[in-house]
Amino acid sequence: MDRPLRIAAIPADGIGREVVAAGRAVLDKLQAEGRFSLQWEEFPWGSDYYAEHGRMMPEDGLEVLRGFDAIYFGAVGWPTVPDHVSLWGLRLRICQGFDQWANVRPVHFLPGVVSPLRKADDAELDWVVVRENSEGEYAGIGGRNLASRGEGAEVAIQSALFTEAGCERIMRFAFDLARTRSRRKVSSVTKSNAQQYGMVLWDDVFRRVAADYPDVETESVLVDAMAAKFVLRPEDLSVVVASNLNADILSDLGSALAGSLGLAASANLNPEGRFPSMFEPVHGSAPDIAGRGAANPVGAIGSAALMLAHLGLPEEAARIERAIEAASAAGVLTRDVGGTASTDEVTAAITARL
Ligand code: GGG
Repeated sequence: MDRPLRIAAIPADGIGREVVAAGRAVLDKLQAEGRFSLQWEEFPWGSDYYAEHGRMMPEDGLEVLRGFDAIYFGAVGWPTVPDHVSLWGLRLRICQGFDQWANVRPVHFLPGVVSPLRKADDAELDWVVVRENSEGEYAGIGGRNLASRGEGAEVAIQSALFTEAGCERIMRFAFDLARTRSRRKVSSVTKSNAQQYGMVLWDDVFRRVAADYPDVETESVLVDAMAAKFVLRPEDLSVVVASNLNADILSDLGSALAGSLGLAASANLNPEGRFPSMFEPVHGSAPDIAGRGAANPVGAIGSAALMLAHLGLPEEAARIERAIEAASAAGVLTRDVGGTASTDEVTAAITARL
């Protein structure tokens, strides 16, 4: 790597700050070996910034971030700011502003972590949720009080947007990903029996795209049935592609089944490379444990590995993943996965095993 990679760190709120520090410590240990170099800039955006400036990030924040190679994000949300304000003011602003339309959320089972899925060998379980990240139920279309019906009779409309182009690109992404995996299968998730416009379009596009991938097995499953399948037949899953809201819910379920939300890593990708992509743990800011050194850093450290892989450093990414597994197999675990170790202890154990 002939030039430093410019990384924007946005720890944001609550445990986001602790886990971003953990991920940075792991990456800094690796870069000290000299095969690549990271140039960090940290931005103090989030709910504290909101208290001072009345917004979650500066007006020109996207312009500031545009020149970076990647964004390393913590978590957003704090009791002092309404959740929809903090989410739309920061995380969704970045995802949508940079057209990070593919959110990849691996469901990864670690040795040494007890999973609620007891019937199968956990080591065999491994699937990926691919979340449509630019439209669907999070398109931000709707309004309140549209009809001004008076006190106690308010009306709100929240529309979901599905475009043929948006459906097609996320499905091709899912099929291409399936071709890189040992089980070549894509499961498409909708609620198209009840939501008869956008999700029927999704199903139609899925069938059309699937025809271009005859080597990939397919299934279309309703979201309620898929939630049951996550629990009852997880060994039948490989790549699960779903709309923004459905994939958000299913990926949380998947990481809980793997042992904890704290384990889950994710990548918000702009696959064309026109804008920086963003890497973050799936979990939120967890105000109940923030500042206590109890946060599980594995999701954030795994997200750092996804970031390195995206930046063309797959061997370094694999080293981080192996170090996470080795620390976990050795029983160095935070409380959420049955251990007693602190955030710093888990981080140190992973760093020592790189
Ligand atoms: N690190 C992920 C995060 O901060 N999530 C907060 C949240 O509420 N996210 C909703 C979403 O992923 O759409």
